[in-house]
Formats: sequence, C-alpha cells, structure tokens
Amino acid sequence: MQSTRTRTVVVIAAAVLIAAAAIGLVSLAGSLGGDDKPSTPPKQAAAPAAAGPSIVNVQLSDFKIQPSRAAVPAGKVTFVAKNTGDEEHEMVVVRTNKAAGSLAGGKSEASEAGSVGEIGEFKAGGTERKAFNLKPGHYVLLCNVPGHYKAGMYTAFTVR
Ligand SMILES: [Cu+2]
Repeated sequence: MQSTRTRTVVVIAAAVLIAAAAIGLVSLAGSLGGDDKPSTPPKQAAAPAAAGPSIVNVQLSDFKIQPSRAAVPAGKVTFVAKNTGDEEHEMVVVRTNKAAGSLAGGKSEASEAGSVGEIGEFKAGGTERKAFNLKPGHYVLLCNVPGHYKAGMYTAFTVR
C-alpha cells in the first residue's frame, strides 16, 4: 500500500517536472525564436512637414504691380520684387477689406493702414526679397511713391 502510494507521488512529481520543463523549453524557444513583430501596428509616419514658404515673384513696372500668383496659403510668404521700370518703386503689403484701388480716399497717396510691412524703394533694374508671415485675409500690394498708387500701382492679393 505504502509503496504504491509513494510510487504514485513520484510519478506525479515527475510528470509535473516534465511539464514544467516542457513549458520552460517552449518559453525559451519563444524568446529565442526571433518573432520580433511588435504587438501593436507601427505608428504612422509623422505628418508631412508643412509646405515650405510660398514664393511670389512680383514685377514692379511704371506703373503696375504684377505678382506671379494672386493667392497663397497662410504662413511664410517670400516676395521677390523686381523693378522692371525706369523709376524707383516700393511694395507695401497692406491687409485690408477695401478694394485695391480705393485706399487713397481722395488723397494722392494710399492709406497704409493695415500695413504688415514693405519692401522699401529700390532702383530700376534691382531685385529685392523679403519674407512676411501672413495671416489669412484680403491684402493689397501697392507702391506709394508719390503718384504711383494713383497711376495704378496696386493689386489685390489673397492669403487663404
Ligand atoms: Cu512705384
């Protein structure tokens, strides 16, 4: 009786040990197996970087302002102004809800209320560039050298 019972215990213990060993081998195999797939899907690539600064080429002539594009996305906008006329010109950037041609209000020069900056007067044949940080809105590009606005040096410009 006693010996049968002891043998049973021994057999059970052996079975437990074998099972434990088997589990150990399995987990060892798992850790060595190189199954390195992460349990979560890889994160999406970072959002694409914001578009670079917009570049607007502007021709200043006697007496017109002609940007290469009439609208740009909000953000950094670099104006590259080229004076193709015979006189000095400038380019003032005004944010306003008024129509491009209605800023003079009876005076000889345009009101620069809402100006966000300007490329100051520069000589014929020259090229000047300047970056602006523009919020969405309606803008007017103009030259306020005396008489030039009245002569037609203005144009509407949109920042979306
Ligand atoms: Cu001008």
